[in-house]
Amino acid sequence: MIVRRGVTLLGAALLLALGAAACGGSSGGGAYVPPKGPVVDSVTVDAGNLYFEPDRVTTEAGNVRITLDNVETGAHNLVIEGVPRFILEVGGKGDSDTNVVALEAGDYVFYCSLPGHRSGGMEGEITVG
Ligand SMILES: [Cu+2]
Repeated sequence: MIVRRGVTLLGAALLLALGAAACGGSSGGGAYVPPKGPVVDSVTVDAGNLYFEPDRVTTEAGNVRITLDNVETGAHNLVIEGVPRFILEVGGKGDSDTNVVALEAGDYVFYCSLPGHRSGGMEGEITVG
């Protein structure tokens, strides 16, 4: 048990180091911080095996709560292009994750960043009006 714990901590340290390097040191990295203020709309997306339902979402500009529900087996996540560090993650059937994101008017692409999932079909679009 002591050895396993040591390995886990080393792995965590490596991940932190990689994360800091990937951010170029400009902002210091760190976890996603949701915006403050009122939530103007809520959106729920189901994650299945290599699909999102719906994969076309329309919402309002402002702080939007996004919820990801896992409806099948398998781990998935939801990230949004242009929104650094935002990620919703579900590990198995029945899992749910939620957070708030500030969206300006425009079109956003969201996808699952696990290897092969985006190209397999886990990609969608959020239209913010
Ligand atoms: Cu996925």
